[in-house]
Amino acid sequence: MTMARTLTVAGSASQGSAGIQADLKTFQELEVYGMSAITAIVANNSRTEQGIFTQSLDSIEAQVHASLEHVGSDAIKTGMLFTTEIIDLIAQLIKDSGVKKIVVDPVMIGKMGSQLLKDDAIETMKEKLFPLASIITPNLNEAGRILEDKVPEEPEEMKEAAKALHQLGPEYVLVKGGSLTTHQAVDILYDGNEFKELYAERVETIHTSGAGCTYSAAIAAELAKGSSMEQAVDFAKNFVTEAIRHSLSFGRGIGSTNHAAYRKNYK
Ligand code: PXL
Repeated sequence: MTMARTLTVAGSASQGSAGIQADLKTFQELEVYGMSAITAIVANNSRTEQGIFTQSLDSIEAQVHASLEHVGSDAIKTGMLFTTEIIDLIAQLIKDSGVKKIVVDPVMIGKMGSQLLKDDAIETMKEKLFPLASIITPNLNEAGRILEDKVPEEPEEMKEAAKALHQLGPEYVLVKGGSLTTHQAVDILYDGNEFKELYAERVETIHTSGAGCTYSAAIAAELAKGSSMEQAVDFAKNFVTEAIRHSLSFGRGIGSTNHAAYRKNYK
């Protein structure tokens, strides 16, 4: 047998909801063969106040080579990249790989408040990584930071942001409006020509850790299996909406999206 393959290059979120953990769970749910290269380990230790353990460039490069040389990949997703040096390395490795389906989630701040991208790395991400991307998937805050502009507050402003972001070189832009207070959770997909609005019922919950990672991982999985971008994003929107609707609380703070919810089809 063979299987579509997807590599995620991202941070490890030890609590299991986001980052590499969300990506691999999502890949498994969607029946693609999942591989990972861990850029940093995010594990807040309230005792030592140490929270982010960056991997060396050698380690990251070796992980990417191990997956691409031994298995190969139909798509690559990037999440937390943290530093300028890591972004430089990953941009070069993506170019060398010849993989064409590239999903860039410009992760900046975690739901628990961890800084997942250094301020001085934003420029490098824009210059080196966005032009390689099939799609970038910023949320509203990320869109504002990348454009050094105000945070979009309604769908028309999201469209303006999508246009400006498209100028930075990605094939598609998905601006995610999950943090708006509108009745529905609306996202804008832009291909440089046309806007597509994606709607889902808003689910009132604080337990959304991993939602962004899960969304972009589902896009990568569907692209790997051969879907068009429109199909992949449509599907991923449903997948993440179910993951939020049936999110998990373990009784302490912000809980996790439920990566299995789409398959389980809970009533
Ligand atoms: O949800 C964003 C995110 C991405 N990557 C890692 C994270 C988080 C949030 O906590 O820890 C590694």
